[in-house]
Amino acid sequence: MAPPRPSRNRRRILALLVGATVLGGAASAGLVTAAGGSDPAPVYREHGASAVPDPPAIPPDESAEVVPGQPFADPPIISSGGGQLELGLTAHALPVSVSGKRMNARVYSANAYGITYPAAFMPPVIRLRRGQQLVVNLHNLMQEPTNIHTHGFFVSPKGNQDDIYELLLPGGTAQHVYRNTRFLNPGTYWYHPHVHPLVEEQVLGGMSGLIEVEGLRAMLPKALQGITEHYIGLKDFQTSTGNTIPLRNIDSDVPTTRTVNGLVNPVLTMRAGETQLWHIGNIGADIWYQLQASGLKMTVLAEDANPVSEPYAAGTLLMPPARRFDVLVQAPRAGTYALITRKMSTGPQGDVYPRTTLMTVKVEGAAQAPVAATPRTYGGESDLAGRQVARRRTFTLTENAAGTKFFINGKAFPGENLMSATPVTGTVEEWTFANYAQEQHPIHIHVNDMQVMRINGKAQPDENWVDTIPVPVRRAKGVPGTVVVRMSFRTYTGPYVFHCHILAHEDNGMMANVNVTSPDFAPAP
Ligand SMILES: [Cu+2]
Repeated sequence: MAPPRPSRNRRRILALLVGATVLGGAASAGLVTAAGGSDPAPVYREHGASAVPDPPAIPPDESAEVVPGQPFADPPIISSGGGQLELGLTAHALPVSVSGKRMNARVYSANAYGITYPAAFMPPVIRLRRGQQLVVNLHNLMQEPTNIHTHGFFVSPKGNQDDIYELLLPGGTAQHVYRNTRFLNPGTYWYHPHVHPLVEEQVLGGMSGLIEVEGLRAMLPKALQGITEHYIGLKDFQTSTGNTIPLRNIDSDVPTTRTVNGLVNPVLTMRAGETQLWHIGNIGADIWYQLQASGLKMTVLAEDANPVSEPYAAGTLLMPPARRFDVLVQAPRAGTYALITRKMSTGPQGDVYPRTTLMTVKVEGAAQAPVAATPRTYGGESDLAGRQVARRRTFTLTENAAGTKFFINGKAFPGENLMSATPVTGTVEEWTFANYAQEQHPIHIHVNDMQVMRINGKAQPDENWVDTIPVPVRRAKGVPGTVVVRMSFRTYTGPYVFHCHILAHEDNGMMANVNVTSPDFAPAP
């Protein structure tokens, strides 16, 4: 549940942000210097332009209602043939058109290789080849800090890579260089800001986009190598504040308009018998989806950019905030179909979402024999079930009665909870998330993915790898819902976070720090 949040004044935001800065500073000043190998410090440059004031409110008569039923459109795709993919992303507070309706939003514009991509509710897809170095030049033209997180990336949390303690102040520019992308699994990732406690408002405002790491197509049978691929970026926006996507006093429980790539119920066309590869991501701030496409056949290839060991047919796809699926979609015969999200609840104290049509799929033409879609299986991560566990930890998830404050082990981020865990590289740990609340919390950890071992005591299939896992509601008063995961802390040292990916919960405390150290690290006495 997420009732209206108290208005936050800028002073409080800054006080909280200073806490974040101090933590980042401490880390780079010595906490993790035994890590072996040093990441360069972030490169900050003065940006020519300074921050731009928030735009004025848009009068009602200057914004039409949304236009549903427009043709489906993929976001623009930024890719490169060379050893490096470099782009600029600029954060703005600007009015944009969302499915025909003019709204004040928080949005990215982008530029790459001489092409400018105007600010849009759905920014470009970054399409990366494994091994390509990714360079993101982030500019901040908003009047509040921001930064960038590459959700799902197995890269260093330090220096100018996936460092969420970075604060890019208004008017500033920072260069991020993501190395060792050859270790990334193929599949769908995403990017979004991660400055506590501004994450919900910036993502809800429109600041999130998809990343694809190529490689899934190569796993398909030869006849499907030329398959049509589509990106399905799921986001919602609220109109409770007129023509401004709400940025303050956010009530994540009010009715919301769901979009696919920023369009309301767009129309996608397929040929009868055709198989397509869809890269689907829930890249909104707070709400869940339970996808269903009756009449179409969906086969899951990857979850959270982890190719599954055995592709499986799925009737529905449960998608908490941040979840991604890469699926083959087969259209057996001509007709009109719908991709819907089913009516669902996240628990007695959680949110209830109505059934909504997300996209219309028109299948045309005479039926062709579908190509067998069984892809080669993937041997990606190694099963941690038989590995020695160096350390077991339990983290409780609780919230106050009003549903306005959220805690991990009874503590709210930031401040009270400086380092919740200090795992050592080369070891495997088993963590239990114990949810005492009456709503599900989808827990996400940065850098290292999790293998799900047990949910409410029930063993899970081998090699069930994710970066975000919903923890079930309490089973009875005092009896938590539990998820047990294992993680192998490999390669990268440094501080990062795990948190609930309902961003209203993260911004209101449900986040904790991890600091991965190397075996020769000796904590100061
Ligand atoms: Cu939560």
